[in-house]
Amino acid sequence: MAAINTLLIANRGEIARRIIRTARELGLTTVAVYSDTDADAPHVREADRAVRLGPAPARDSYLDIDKVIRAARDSGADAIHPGYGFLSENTTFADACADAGLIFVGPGAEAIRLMGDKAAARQHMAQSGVPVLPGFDREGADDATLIAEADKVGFPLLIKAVAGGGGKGMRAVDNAAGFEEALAAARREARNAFGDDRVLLERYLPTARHVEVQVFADNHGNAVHLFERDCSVQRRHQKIIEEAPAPGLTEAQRRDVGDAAVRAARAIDYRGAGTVEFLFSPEGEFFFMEMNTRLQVEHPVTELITGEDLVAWQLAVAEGRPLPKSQEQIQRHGAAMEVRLYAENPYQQFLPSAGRLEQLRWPEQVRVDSGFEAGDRVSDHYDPMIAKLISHGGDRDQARRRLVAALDDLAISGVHHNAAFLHRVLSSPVFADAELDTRLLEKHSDLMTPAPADSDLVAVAAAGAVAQRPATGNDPWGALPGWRPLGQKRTLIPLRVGEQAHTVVLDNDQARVDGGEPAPFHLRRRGTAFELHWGERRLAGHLIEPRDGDARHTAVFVHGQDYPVEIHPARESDRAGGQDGFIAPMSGTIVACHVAAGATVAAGDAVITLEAMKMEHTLRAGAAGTVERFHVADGDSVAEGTLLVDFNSLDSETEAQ
Ligand code: MV4
Repeated sequence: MAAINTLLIANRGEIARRIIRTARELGLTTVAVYSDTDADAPHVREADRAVRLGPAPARDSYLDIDKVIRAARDSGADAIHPGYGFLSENTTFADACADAGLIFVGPGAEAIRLMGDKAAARQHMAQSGVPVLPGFDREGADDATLIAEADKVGFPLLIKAVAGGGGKGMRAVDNAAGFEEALAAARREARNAFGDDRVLLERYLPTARHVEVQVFADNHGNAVHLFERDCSVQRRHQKIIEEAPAPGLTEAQRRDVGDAAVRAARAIDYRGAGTVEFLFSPEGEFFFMEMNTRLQVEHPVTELITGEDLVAWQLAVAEGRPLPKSQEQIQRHGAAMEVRLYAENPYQQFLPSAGRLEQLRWPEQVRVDSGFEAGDRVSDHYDPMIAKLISHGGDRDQARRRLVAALDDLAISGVHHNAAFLHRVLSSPVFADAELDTRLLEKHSDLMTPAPADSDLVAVAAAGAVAQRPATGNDPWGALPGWRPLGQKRTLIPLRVGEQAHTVVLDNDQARVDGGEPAPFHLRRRGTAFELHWGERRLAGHLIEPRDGDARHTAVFVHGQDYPVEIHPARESDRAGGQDGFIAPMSGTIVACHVAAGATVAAGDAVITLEAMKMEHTLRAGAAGTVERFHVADGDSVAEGTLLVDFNSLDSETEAQ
């Protein structure tokens, strides 16, 4: 038994915060480490102490073993939690911890080394009765041997780098004719990526699900699993959606894969948290793929179905205590689902999108694990994951629908992100029906280009919000000039959604956009949240005004994505000066200018009237102010969008100071 009093977390972002949270609950002193760009990061604020490692590049900070060990020594830490990524599966680091008398929260270096060697891992598993696909994994085989063995393995097959993992250095080969060339390419790729060109061969399972089992083992001979997760929905080996339990398994399959994973952990005398990955064939057979010797990104779905704190379990094992529960005591409740929100642009080949998170509003109905707060920067030095959203429900569909609702309830601006893409996949029939397969996104590539929100609907939502504002008062939108002709509840609101100009006509409960068909609309709002029904169409999201209180600009967020809206857009030449303008809501003829230029008017006073289609429309002051100048006169014909009057509302003058 070696009690941990002070824990250094050798990581950043959401996982550092996640570990700090549990460590605090357990009464440990926490030490954060940080690079220069992370000096003000949330994980640094939340730890009891923080130690600077170095400049932003990971190799000079979070990957610098000497600096991390020194930080632990200097801060009096007795243990290091590596999180995931960075040094979490680095045997040199695990050894360095041991040499420095520090507890490494993870398995021994030997288990990391063994599972890092994909050939040795396969051999170990096969010997322990864990199913593996037909293959060839003898070390040191030359090309001639591999060519001969490929025929025995059979085609299609995969050439996998022994030092690989996560899909790196992998080549599929359909037939014997293509083998030699693919072998050369795989070796070259592996040599470049890992400095190690050893490969193994394995029969290729073209249609399969990724099912992984969470295992735990202690120093007292106990080894258990905490059920499985399905992580089939991936894009280029990047997991996107993870869930637990894996849907559609029979209870026998679930038990068998759990037992196999525990056998795998026992086979290598494993300690701590581990994940055993399997490929599941459509027939329900499963085969060992690889084992990850760390806490995984997707561990929260297991936490939500079991109610267990996996970081607390890791710390228990690291202190030499027995596992908190036996296999029989570990229960499963309902279903959990996680999506990874990335700062990347689905409309530009998913390129990463670094930048400042201007707006950041988290949904309330799900667990959010994030390393960011509003105003923080997503740095291009590190992983672009903004957050994980994790839901729990009585069954899979409830968890799924909660996650869809959570994405509707999200608002992020400042960087591109994949929330609309996640929303699209979660809402798709293939995913809803759990037709899971590692090639789901390749087969349904339309899911990868989410349609942006319909600009007409965004326009109606923004216009509806403007119309609902009181005409006077301190409300900045109330200070805008109104377009409410006498005796009618008819309002014309010109606006721009992004670069797209629209004119919305609200007529009692009807809304019409750009001369289209009117349809009944209903806008419900609660705080910043809105739900719009317009005819048969529906849009939900948030309406958030910029912090500087600019009355003309607002942002409508749909699926977390911002659609900037400019109300009553002035012509470019009239943008400066902070003046409000009266703009012709439609083409027509000026029939009356009700006041003289320079006149002061009260809110609701008529300013100018135009006529179109034999109907008069009087534009009235939305707030008290000064009519600075008429750009038109009686009898003028004007086009829609023409600036008619320069108007200075008193409210906006006050605001300008
Ligand atoms: C496979 C396979 C099919 N057959 N092995 C991808 C990552 C690495 N862990 C191994 N991988 C695969 N190994 C055999 N024999 C298909 C994949 C694979 C995959 C696995 C899980 C999730 C997504 C994937 C995407 C492409 C390929």
